Amino acid sequence: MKICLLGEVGVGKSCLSKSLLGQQFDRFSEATIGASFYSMYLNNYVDTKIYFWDTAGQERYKSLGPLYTKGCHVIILVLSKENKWDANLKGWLNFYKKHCYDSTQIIIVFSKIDIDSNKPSLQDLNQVNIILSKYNIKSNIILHSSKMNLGNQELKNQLIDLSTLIIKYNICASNNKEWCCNKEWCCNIM
Ligand SMILES: Nc1nc2c(ncn2[C@@H]2O[C@H](COP(=O)(O)OP(=O)(O)OP(=O)(O)O)[C@@H](O)[C@H]2O)c(=O)[nH]1
Ligand SMILES: [Mg+2]
Repeated sequence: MKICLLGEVGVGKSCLSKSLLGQQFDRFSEATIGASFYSMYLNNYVDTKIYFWDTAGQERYKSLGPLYTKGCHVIILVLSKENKWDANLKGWLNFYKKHCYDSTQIIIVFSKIDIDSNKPSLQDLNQVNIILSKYNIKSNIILHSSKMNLGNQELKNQLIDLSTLIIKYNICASNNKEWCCNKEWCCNIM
């Protein structure tokens, strides 16, 4: 299953990637250049393997976004209350509508919740749902801390659920469905 992490600069995408991979938290994590690529097993009974791009949030790399989201089954959209999360959310949903297929699923992650002021309030969560419904998009919301390793299992469980759906309904997220699904294999094979 192909995944892409999106979000503004410094929201914690690279730390989240490393936390998912079981690596130590880096409080001096450096800005990503271009993108980093990782793969891992989700440790469920079907041993789903995920491949994921940790993209760079810096403005100068924004034009590369569609290269990484092309053919992705899931986008993990990372928001931090340190940044203007609601404006960022709308910006990324516009990006999604423009560049992604409807079959690409979105998971929203609020990062750095070990910092009290970063924990989204009920009002924030309602606001997310209002924005999502305006875009006619469904998404689950996960609260995450790479520093405290919080939210990883929930995120993995959601990815496992999505991978089960992708297999069950034969969902293809290729940019060329006819070519992809006419082969003996398809991008949804994991
Ligand atoms: N307290 C706390 N700090 C975090 C957490 N995750 C990331 N940070 C810090 O936030 C800063 C940016 O983290 P990165 O993971 O590099 O951010 P990024 O989104 O990958 O940034 P770009 O690659 O520039 O887009 C670093 O100083 C991290 O140590 C977290 O869960 N808790
Ligand atoms: Mg990074």
